[in-house]
This record gives sequence, structure tokens and C-alpha cells, in this order.
Amino acid sequence: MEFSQQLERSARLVEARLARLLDDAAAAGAPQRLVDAMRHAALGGGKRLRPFLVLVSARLFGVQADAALPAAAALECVHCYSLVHDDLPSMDNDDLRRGKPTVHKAFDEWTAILAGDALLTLAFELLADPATHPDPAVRAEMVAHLARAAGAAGMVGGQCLDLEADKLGLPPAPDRAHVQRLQAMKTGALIGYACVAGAILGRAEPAGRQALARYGDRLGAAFQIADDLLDVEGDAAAVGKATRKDAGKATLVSVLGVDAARQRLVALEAEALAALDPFGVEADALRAAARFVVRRRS
Ligand code: GRG
Repeated sequence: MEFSQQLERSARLVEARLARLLDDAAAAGAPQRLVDAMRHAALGGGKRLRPFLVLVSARLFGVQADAALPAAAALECVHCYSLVHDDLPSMDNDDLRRGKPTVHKAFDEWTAILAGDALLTLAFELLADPATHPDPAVRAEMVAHLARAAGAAGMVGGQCLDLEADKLGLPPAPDRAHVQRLQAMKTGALIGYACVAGAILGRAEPAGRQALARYGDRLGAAFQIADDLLDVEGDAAAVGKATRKDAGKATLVSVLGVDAARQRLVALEAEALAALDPFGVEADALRAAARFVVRRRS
């Protein structure tokens, strides 16, 4: 099956699961306005790449899609929350996300903040649920790993470094090492988690887990460079969000220039593919994901 078809199929599974979870939240007493905003944030858009990575990495270690779906949905909840908060006026101040008005535009700022908070906490409720894995030790590891990836030394920390540079003008001249650290935290940590989550769920041997961690690390870095190139070269209608927003921001494109950034992207793709060498054809979906990330136009 073509990669795009595989991605679409997994996106449909994730969409249906998220829709059900939000219905459950409403049934459990969550206010209508909050659930509507969560639905706006989480349903009807997005490539669903992170949950796809969870599903295919889990399959590599013998875990079928229905068993990995709660963990995949949990990660997408964290990703959606991060987009809602990133779009807020005090952060990136965006009007368009996934081709739709951002949550604070469709609702208002306080509702968007709460919808993000509720998606974040829903993720951990899901991971702690026995439906995610029968072994509590595995669930605890998933919780701890996602919390680290999303937290102060991960995505939130990376966002802080990014905003600091943008809003306070710090550091004076971002260098390559600073940009790579920021991006590894802001974007790489969650993508890295997506790749390792399947290994945790499938109780992979350390070597298998390390290979997936290496793949995820290179994929996360490649994803961010591709995103930065799309900001410079992409078209807002195709990308589904405003472009040309990164001028003056700390990105590898601004530090290295377009050509060198593209070369780095190609090198990262090769490293991501090499990390999968220990695996046979069963890792082909991950290989295709690396090619997709490097060549994506949205
Ligand atoms: C607010 C704590 C907090 C963190 C925000 C995710 C993030 C950190 C910022 C988003 C800004 C941004 C454009 C980052 C670059 C990489 C990225 C996360 C792009 C969006 O991810 P995609 O392309 O989006 O996977 P879809 O819509 O397909 O899910």
C-alpha cells in the first residue's frame, strides 16, 4: 500500500478514536463549550504523523493497531494542545491552523487555553488507563516518557527558548548549536517519543529501542528543517497555516541558509534510514515516513 494511503488509514482510526474520547468527556460532564473547542482543536485536520509513528513502531514489536491506538491518540492530544497554545496571541499569534480558524479565533482566548489544558490532561488520563496496556509498569513508563518529552526539558522548554529569542531578542545571535538544541526540544522530543512509544508498548529489547530512538531523533530534526523550509518556500493555502512567520527567528534555515539546510535535511534522512538497518521489510513504513517528512509540502 502507498505511504499516503497508510497514513490516511491510520489518520481515520485516530480521528474516530479522538471523536469517541471527546464524546466520552461530554458524557462525563465536561462543559459543552469546552468540548466543542477541544473538538475544533483535535478533529478534522492534521496529518496525524505522530500517532502514525506510534502505530507503525508498535507493529514492529508485535503490537497491533487496536492495542496501540490509545497511546497514539494520547500523543495526538498533546500535539493538538501544543498547537492551540502556540497559536495564542501571547505566543505565535496565528489566525489559521490546519486550514481553519485557530481555536482562540473560533472561540476566544480563555476557551482556547482551557481546551489546550484539557487535551493535555486527557492524554495522561488515557495513558494511565488499563486499556492502554495491561501491565501497570508499561503504563507508568509511557506516562513518564511522554511527560518528559512534553515538559520543561522537552517541548515546553523548547517553546520557551524559541519565544525568548523571538520576544526578548535572546540570545543576541543564535548559533547552530542553540538552534539545534531548541528544535530538538520543541519538535524533536515529541516525534522521538512517537517512535519510542511503540518499543515501550511492545517491550522491545534495548537494542531495538535504541534503534528507534536514533531514528526518532533524526526524524524529529528533519521534520523541523522541512517545516522551516516550508515557512520560507511554502504556500499558506497548501501548508494550512501562515507562512513567512519565521523571519528573524532562530531556525536552521536562518542560521545556515536554504541550501545548507536542505543538505542537512538530506543527511538526516540518510541517518534516519540507516538507524533502521537492523530491521527488515517490516520497518518499511518507517522508511517511507522518513521520505515523506523530508519531501512533504504541507
Ligand atoms: C505551546 C508548549 C507549547 C509548545 C508549542 C508544537 C509547537 C510547540 C509549536 C508549533 C509551531 C510549529 C510550527 C512548530 C514546528 C513543527 C510543528 C510542530 C509543526 C506542526 O506539526 P504538523 O506539521 O501539524 O505535524 P499537523 O497539523 O499535520 O498535525
